[in-house]
Amino acid sequence: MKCNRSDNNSNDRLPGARQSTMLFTPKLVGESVECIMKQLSLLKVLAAALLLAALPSACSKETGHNNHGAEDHSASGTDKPAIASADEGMSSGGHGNHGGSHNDHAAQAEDQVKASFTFDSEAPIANEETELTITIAGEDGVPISDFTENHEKLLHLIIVDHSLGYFNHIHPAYEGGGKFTIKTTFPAGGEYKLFADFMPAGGSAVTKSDWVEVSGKASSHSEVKPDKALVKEEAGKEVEMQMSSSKAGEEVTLSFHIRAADSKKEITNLDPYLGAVGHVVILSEDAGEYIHVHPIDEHAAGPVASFATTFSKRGVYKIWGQFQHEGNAFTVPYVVNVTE
Ligand SMILES: [Cu+2]
Repeated sequence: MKCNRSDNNSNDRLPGARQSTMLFTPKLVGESVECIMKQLSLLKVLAAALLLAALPSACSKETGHNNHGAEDHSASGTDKPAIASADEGMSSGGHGNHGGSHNDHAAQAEDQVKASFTFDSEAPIANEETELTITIAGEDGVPISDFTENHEKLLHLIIVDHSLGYFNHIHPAYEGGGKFTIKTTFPAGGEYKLFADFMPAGGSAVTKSDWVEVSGKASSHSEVKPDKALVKEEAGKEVEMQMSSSKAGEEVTLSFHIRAADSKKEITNLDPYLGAVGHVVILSEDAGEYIHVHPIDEHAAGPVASFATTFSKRGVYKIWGQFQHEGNAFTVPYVVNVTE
């Protein structure tokens, strides 16, 4: 394109494509009507491409939050511009009737967001407090500064060690300008994987991860082995997990039945934890895959807390169920085998 024209002009001539125009103005240079027409069609193509990229994100969100979608959607329908979806189509068609899996497309949208994990020292040292900074930016490197709260937080950080024996779920503070910080202490040396789970305003949930090396003596390396029985005792509670299916590619309901460990009395007054009956995180045994899980009835208080998820492929997975009772949060881990 070798055309020249002013920003004002382009905005005036492109009602309804304002955001696209703003985004692409630097590339638009031209004077002739012919040129403007060319640009218009280019913008249409670009807008369509952006819409295609944006739609599946909206869809994956739609399918993911089946029981509490309304609040999330109204949050995403604010007037804040979508970072990767500069098109009005997002609001008109984005939240329609989309079922099924959109994994491939969602991945594309996620690719447009970058996260970097840095520490105040060159490498964190085991048993020494270190400050972690997570910086979120778009593909162009420009920080993303608006986020939508998801499960009561702007960003959820999950830290696991290589053997998935260590699990930490914390919430870094937002400093503005795409930057989140938190002080944390790694319990031993070795490799850890960090997962940042967040939702850019107007976009869908994104999970970004990275391995970090912590210096110091490593803890003993244990194998991630499937549990023989899915009944665990934690913080005075006996928590039994049931899976409606252990097959890959199927929607699975995970039900956690919570009783008092000593009396076996059912717990029926769980506290809300992160705005729901509980929070569940699932990782594949190599920590390569982070699986989103959603409460089926987020307002439940026990004795059963149910969640929906889908394991994309066979293999061994570790599941952490997090609940809160009488002010005390507790985490219950399980290892399961998912078959073909
Ligand atoms: Cu969290």
